[in-house]
Amino acid sequence: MPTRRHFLRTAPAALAAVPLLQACSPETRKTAAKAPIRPVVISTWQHGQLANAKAWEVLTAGGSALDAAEQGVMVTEADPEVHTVGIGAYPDRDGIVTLDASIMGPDGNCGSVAAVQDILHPISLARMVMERTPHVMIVGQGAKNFALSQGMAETELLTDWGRQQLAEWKMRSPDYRPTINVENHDTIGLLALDQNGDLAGACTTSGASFKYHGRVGDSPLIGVGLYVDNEIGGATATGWGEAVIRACGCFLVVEFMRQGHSPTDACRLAVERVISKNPDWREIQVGFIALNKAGETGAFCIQSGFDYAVQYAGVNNEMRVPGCKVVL
Ligand code: SD4
Repeated sequence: MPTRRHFLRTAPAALAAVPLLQACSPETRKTAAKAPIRPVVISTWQHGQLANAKAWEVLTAGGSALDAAEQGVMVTEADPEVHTVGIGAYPDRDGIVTLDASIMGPDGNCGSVAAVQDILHPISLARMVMERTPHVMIVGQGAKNFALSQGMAETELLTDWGRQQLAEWKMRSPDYRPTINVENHDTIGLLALDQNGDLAGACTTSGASFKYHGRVGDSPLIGVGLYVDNEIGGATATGWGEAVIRACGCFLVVEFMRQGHSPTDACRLAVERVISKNPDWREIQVGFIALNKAGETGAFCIQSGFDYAVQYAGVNNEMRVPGCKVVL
């Protein structure tokens, strides 16, 4: 017969187990016993396919998730046809391209840069902050100075296309208003799981087009635009950064996975939190993608129109459309 002392010793553990089991989605419980899927790469938007291809090359050659994440998004940063990341991106309202980026590895270390100018690969700069300084985040002129001190070259990021866009924007919309789902804010966020079962993530963007000079979005904020916990999973965000910041988005997604939710359910719950914290949610887009330790992927967004690219054995870099709250 259990004594009162025995009950007190065992009850907290038993009670703690109940919400965890209840929180597990059928999807998670079904797959929990399956062999993990590895390697895996998942990234945001159509341009994610080219980033995934590079990351996949790194992963299948036995490279680390961290290298795969960095090298994958470098493809997008260097592509002048992607107007929301790196060179050729939309400028801010003062005609300056400023970039935000963050990276996080399996050891829990992370680095980021924000509002950095004239640097082609802010993701590599973020990695240098992580690996070569005692800091996590360096911004603005300081970030540029650090880049130059590390041997990075100065690069003109504003193209004729960007100049033209600014001129047109000034004519048509003197009031700053974000718009949903248009290509003016399509960050690349990429999550990778390597052959050793380690997770890493990277996120890089020019932020919101025609933003106020010096504006920083969610993407370089660890826990907001990107978060990785190597015991659980990772998440990254895209869309209207201010809304993601208010909900501390990606940390929340990972915490929902920690509670036993599948990546899809975790993203959906985080979107619901974003909605609850942003009364203007019908006017904006926010999307999350997630990857857990078992190699399962998922995503969710506020409005339809968001898609993401996934690659693992048997799934060849396919585009997927997540569930959403509002079908436009
Ligand atoms: C930002 N979240 O700076 C970024 C932009 C973005 O898809 O994700 N676009 O607000």
